[in-house]
Amino acid sequence: MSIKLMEPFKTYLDLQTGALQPVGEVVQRRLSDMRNMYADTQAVERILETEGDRLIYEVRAVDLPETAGFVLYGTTVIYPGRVGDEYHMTKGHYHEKRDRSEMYVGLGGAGYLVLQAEDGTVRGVPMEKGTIAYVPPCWAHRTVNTGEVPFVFLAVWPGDAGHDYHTIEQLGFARLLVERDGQPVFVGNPRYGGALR
Ligand code: M6P
Ligand code: ZN
Repeated sequence: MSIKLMEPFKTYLDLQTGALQPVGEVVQRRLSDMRNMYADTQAVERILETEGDRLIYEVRAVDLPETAGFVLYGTTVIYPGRVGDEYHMTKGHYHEKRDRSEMYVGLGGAGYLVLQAEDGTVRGVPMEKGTIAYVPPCWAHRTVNTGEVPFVFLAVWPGDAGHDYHTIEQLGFARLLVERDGQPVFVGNPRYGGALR
């Protein structure tokens, strides 16, 4: 018996812009897609009314099956900016299979990988071009652009990891990255609903 072989292939990655060729799914996340995730809900509504539906970040992924045995990869570009004093960020997720890990490779700009465990432990890993940041099993992960230019990185994760957005949508992250005197600072999230450590 023989199995059907997948043909080897390659992807071109533009190291500056994060563009992938060929590309599979492209997702754009706008402020309205995340309106409950920023602490300053008044700032969210003000931006939506006065400026419109701001593009916060874009994700490009290579077209591969989301099943065990495959390694998925894609790029994320988070545009610079703040909502109130909170920096632009991704929604963030746990993996549905909690023990699946992930790696991020910084390509441009600067920011943080923010990780949270289910007991409320939060860690922040600063990232810049050349940083390889590791998401160990069982940590939720979100990235935040704390700079003035697009924060671009490549992510690589197991095909069967799955994205659990629901838990973060319900509970939030225990700590937020906000700008204080021009510097990124972690503060407690008044709307956090999960365990605290
Ligand atoms: C990275 C990876 C992707 C993820 C993306 C945006 O590229 O972790 O799996 O989709 O960041 O993050 P999120 O899905 O949480 O918005
Ligand atoms: Zn992930």
